[in-house]
Amino acid sequence: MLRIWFVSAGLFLSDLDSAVSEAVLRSRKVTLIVNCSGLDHVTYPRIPGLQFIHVPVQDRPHEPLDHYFDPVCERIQQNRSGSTLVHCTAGRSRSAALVMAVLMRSEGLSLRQAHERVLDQRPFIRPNAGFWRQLQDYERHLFRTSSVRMVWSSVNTDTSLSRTAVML
Ligand SMILES: *[C@@H]1O[C@H](CO)[C@@H](O)[C@H](O)[C@H]1NC(C)=O
Ligand SMILES: CC(=O)N[C@H]1CO[C@H](CO)[C@@H](O)[C@@H]1O
Repeated sequence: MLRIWFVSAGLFLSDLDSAVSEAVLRSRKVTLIVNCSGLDHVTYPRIPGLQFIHVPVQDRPHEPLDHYFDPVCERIQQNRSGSTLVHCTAGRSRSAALVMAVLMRSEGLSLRQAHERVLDQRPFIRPNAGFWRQLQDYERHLFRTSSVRMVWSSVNTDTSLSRTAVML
């Protein structure tokens, strides 16, 4: 089964395995890869003309994914002649949050609509609590309004205190 999900015309989301598969990239005519893997030593197929945007963030709440919202949106808009693939490792948190930001800015969707759009194709997305907060701030910055209300809860695990976010 291919783990690559259609988000909107020319925009796909995937995990790492699909992002390094030449067959997957060629079948979707990917010309631009947004690399949020956070992993060194990822080897991509050599496809002529394939370009990359590097988003060096880990899947942790305080990582500055939002620094990349605008540059990534702008670059994707310049690449209308091919498709863009946004990938992280599991295709659940970083890449999902980033494509929601793109849908808000490039297609004018609210955060709620962007979330529904992605969820429709990929039911297992789960941006971390910090990325949710960054997306809410981005929505307010773009539209001066907020379409979602979040409930934040703290979960005590053996080793750390992690926060989770649930959208209402
Ligand atoms: C992809 O991201 C990793 C980790 O941030 C980085 O080490 C690597 O150089 C990047 N590769 C490309 C082609 O952007
Ligand atoms: C395939 C494609 O459209 N590539 C373009 C992506 O954006 C860069 C920077 O604007 C262009 O140089 C490429 O031609």
